[in-house]
Amino acid sequence: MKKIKVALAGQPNVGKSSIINSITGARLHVGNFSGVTVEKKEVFIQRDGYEIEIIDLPGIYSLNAYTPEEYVAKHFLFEEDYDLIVNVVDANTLSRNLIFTMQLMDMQKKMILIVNMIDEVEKQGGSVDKEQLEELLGIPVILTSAKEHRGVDEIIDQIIRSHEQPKPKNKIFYDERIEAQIEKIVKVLHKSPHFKDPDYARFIAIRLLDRDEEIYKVIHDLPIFIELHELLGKIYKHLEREFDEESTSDIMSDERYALAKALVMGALKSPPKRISLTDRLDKLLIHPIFGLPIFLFFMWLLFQLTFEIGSIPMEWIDAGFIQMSNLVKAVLPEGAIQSVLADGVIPAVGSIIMFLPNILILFMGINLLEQTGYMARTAFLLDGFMKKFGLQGKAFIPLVSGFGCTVPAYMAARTLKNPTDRIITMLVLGFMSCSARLPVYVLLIGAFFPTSHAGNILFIIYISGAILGLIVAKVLRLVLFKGEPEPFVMEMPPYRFPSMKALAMELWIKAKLFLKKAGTFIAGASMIIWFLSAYPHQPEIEAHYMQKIEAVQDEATKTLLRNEMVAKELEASYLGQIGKTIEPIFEPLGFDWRMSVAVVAGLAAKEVVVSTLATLYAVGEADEQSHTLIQRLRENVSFKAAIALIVIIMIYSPCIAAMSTFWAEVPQWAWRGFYLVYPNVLAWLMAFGVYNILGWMGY
Ligand SMILES: Nc1nc2c(ncn2[C@@H]2O[C@H](COP(=O)(O)OP(=O)(O)OP(=O)(O)O)[C@@H](O)[C@H]2O)c(=O)[nH]1
Ligand SMILES: [Mg+2]
Repeated sequence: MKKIKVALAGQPNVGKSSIINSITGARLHVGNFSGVTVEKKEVFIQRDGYEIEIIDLPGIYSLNAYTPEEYVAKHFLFEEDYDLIVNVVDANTLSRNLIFTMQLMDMQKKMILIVNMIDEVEKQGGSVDKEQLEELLGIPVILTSAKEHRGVDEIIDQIIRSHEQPKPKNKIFYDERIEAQIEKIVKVLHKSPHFKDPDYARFIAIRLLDRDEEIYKVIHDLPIFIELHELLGKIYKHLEREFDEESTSDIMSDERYALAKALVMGALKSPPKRISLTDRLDKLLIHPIFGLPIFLFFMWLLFQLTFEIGSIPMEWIDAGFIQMSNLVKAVLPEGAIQSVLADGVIPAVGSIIMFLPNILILFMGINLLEQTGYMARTAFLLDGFMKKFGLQGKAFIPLVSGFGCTVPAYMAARTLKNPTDRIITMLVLGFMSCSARLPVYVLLIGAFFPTSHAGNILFIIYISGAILGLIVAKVLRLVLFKGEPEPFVMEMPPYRFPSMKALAMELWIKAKLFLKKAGTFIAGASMIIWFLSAYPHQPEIEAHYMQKIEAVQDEATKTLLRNEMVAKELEASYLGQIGKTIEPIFEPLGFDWRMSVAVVAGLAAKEVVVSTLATLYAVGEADEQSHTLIQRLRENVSFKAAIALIVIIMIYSPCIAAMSTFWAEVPQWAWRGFYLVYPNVLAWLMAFGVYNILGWMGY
């Protein structure tokens, strides 16, 4: 099949990912703030004998890229092989977007312009003249609304048409004084075999006038460099004097700005100016005094809902799994297979799936924050506060993503331009409790606090994690990194009504992932835990107790003895031996060996803490199904140890997946090493402190 490779480029938050979703039914992550996509993603579509590959690139304001995620886009556009560029612009901010369009057109590739969000402009009474834009730019233009699925189907047809036709003539020319200099540079470039292609040479010449350092590095190693260097020096001086500007890059920006303005004059019928809904909402939501309390209220509400609504289906799910376990016991013959299913996998997986509703509510909150545009506002609101702790407001976005899952949150930190800001943010990101830790919290809160306070306690746990993160950031800033965080630069997108379809899709994806994880990873882990807890067999212990049990008449004593036997057997198992070995580390925190094992197993994934506790405390008793895990925890774990466990879970290393993401994102060995050690030491110390303070208080 013939192939067409398309680079989808544009400024942030213009709807690039939405357009791909709309054309192909893909499920790329979208959100109403800049920097949602931080990695390039490929989507394939087949049409008319072509296989079309569309690459969704991170949004980028200009080709002078700064942040790591912008660099991904720039690198792709400059270095990779592709057939054409599809440039998406936002009709609401057309003139600013067109400046980047012109930079892209300098590349002299085949290009299509998509003017998206046309629905919003039209709703306000404006319009865009497609023919006029096509005429002025000399490239095909399509007006679209990804939200209303308008115009998007035309994109693929146009891609094929453009691919089959020759590239139209370039229509973007600068001031003739600049063009004269471009010509001179091109002449020298032509002397090198690398720049024989006139289009490519023109592009390089323009980038050199833009003072693109990476292009400069490329020509630095070529034989023509000396001649070129001398010429460029002259040209820079000449143009700067001629235009009375500091740098030729400013001259080029001014030129593009003027061109964009002219284009917009010709092609955009602006909507009449009115006070928009966004302005009205912002009066309240980013109010200097009320802004923050309103935000905190929303967060509080979210955790109340997480607990209240989440606990409704919990009992049904729990009961369902107990039924399933009993059924397995009734159907399968007694033995290892029956036991691994009924005592190991089913209760463990059930103990996790129970929390699916809570997790979905939490993700709903994060998704609404992303979709409405409130996220960028809260980043702005918190900027001043976060600055005091050595973090910048923009770091709020990865931190909030961290409440969902730490893995994409580490990636989202790519949007931070300053490497120091980025590493500090990443080092404290783990303290934002991810959704996988939610089951542990909900379980322990359910066991040790009255239901009426549950939502508040959950809120306090999350807030404490965030505050701890801020304090650690401050310490890191003081001890290891000097200097100030970057000033806050972030676009405030207009508020947008959340799409229920997008929300449903997101929750569906999250639910599927969660169930898949429970069915594979958690089930596998619980099988290992079960095996380690059931072997080796202990014939002596069994024989010893059986004798005793037979000797007594009274049923209660028999049960007591039976429980004691199972507990003894468990302690002698492989897992018991491992637990006993690591128990001394956790003893000062009041943990028994079972909790110790659960904490260590939680390094694989936080859900495993719950499933391990479920398995271990269930095997510890002979009359299995009569007690819920919550009851067993109450019987076996002290209040202060439970709080210490919450503290550990909140602070210590995240799961393996998150750790390997950090590893991939941070190349410095010193930071990698530090990252592996310090959260665990800090977690232990904090838990130790909390445990003892509670002890003194009489708990
Ligand atoms: N009204 C309206 N909203 C849209 C349209 N297209 C996208 N949006 C919304 O605009 C926001 C940004 O969409 P994304 O697809 O994430 O934008 P992006 O260009 O991929 O952004 P980055 O990945 O950050 O570069 C989301 O809230 C979308 O729901 C449209 O045609 N009309
Ligand atoms: Mg995107």
